[in-house]
Amino acid sequence: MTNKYMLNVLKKVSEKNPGEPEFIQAVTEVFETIEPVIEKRPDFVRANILERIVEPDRQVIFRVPWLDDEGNVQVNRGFRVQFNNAIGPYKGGLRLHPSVYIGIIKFLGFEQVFKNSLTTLPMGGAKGGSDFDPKGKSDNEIMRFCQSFITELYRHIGKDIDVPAGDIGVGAREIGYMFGQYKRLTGEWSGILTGKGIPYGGSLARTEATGYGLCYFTNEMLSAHGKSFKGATVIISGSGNVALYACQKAQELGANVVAMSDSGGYVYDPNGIDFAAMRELKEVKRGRIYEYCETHPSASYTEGCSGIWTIPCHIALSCATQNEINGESASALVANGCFAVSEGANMPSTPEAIEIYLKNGLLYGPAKAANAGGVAVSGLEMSQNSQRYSWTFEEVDGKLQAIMKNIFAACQSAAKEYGMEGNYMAGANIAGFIKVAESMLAQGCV
Ligand code: NDP
Ligand code: 2IT
Repeated sequence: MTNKYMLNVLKKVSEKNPGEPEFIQAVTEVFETIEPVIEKRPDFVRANILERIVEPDRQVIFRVPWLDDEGNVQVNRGFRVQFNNAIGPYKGGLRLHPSVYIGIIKFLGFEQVFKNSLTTLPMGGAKGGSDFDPKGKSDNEIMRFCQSFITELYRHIGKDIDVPAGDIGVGAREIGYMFGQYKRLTGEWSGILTGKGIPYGGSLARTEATGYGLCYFTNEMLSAHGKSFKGATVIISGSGNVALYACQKAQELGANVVAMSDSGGYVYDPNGIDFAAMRELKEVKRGRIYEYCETHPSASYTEGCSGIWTIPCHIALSCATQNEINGESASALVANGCFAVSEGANMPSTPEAIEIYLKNGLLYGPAKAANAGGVAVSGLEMSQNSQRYSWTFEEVDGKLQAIMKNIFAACQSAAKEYGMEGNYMAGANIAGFIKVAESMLAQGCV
């Protein structure tokens, strides 16, 4: 990057956000790819769009006190970063994980702005969560935490203001408890969260949307290069919401998914992962992934997360967490003949890993585009709630497929227009950015 304006803004970002490497990483990646747009658009520079777009509209940090099952008072820290609402109400997930701090929420909120723009639905970007660790907590402890969390957050959200959803550690159970508490506090049934249960305003296919959408996007990318999932060996990191439904759809598309993981380690099953058993273990029983081997003798378990990337595969779907593929893991993928990496997680590849994909001609499906199916169906859940109506699974899935197809086409044409044909990361960042920047420009200095 040589553009002086951009270098200056990036320097300020580093100075103003010390101790937040993930946020700086996310901003740097976007800046490095949108430089040709900034070069062409002096009006964006005059309006100082970049310095405004890297500063969240507001950041709310709050205490979350709750009683554990022994009657002790526990205290966690809650966050909601409302990043940008130029194109629609703030929208983005809530993450419950001990690693959560403001830098994680800001990187996720920043990414969400561009991802939501790519969906073509009217949604701004936000993210929230807490350093609460759901592992080992009883159902009642989860409920008390969620109630306390929303007792503060409720004053900052609204169906036309900010609509949170799930992310790591937040699924239908947590959304249900939060929704119930919001309703009790306000006396109002309102579509203030997405990912709700089907009987009370949830959308069919939201549970499957991120994983399915990832495969739909990847399929578009593969077929543009004469490849497909059919007969391909696939590895998937994670075994949560995104990973599970990516596994199901990849199998439906003819792939052999041979490995999945959790934060403890990974299982390798050359016969192909038994999706129904894995879903039962992770979604219903909430067990650990090594337990899969107890019922599947063809599978083996290895401790530690990074080893999964050394398993030979054609396609790698990273569906666990940020920076889970480093340079070394990316090199192992290349050495073993992998031809595509597509991201279900947010920012799962380090900058070194991305450089290795691009240098070696791998097809690279960047998170903002590849995992946008989840928030897209969240947007469709908002539409259904507004209409007081619900669509069938097939209707929602059909719209999801069309959206993912569209996102791939947008990435492809933006990359081409700006001289980076085949670089879908550049295409995603450029296409996502231009729409938000144009909207900010039109709305004046706010
Ligand atoms: P879940 O909580 O359902 O699953 C998370 C999975 O990732 C688990 O297998 C978990 O293992 C593993 N994991 C989490 N943190 C780490 C870590 N630090 N190191 C290694 N493994 C880890 O979350 P989701 O499936 O919803 O989210 C997965 C990723 O997808 C995240 O990056 C999220 O931001 C992204 N995403 C999610 C969307 C959604 O709709 N849910 C939409 C778009 C992106 P363990 O159980 O051992 O912790
Ligand atoms: O990262 C993401 O896009 C999500 N966790 C889903 C957000 C949403 O509002 O559905």
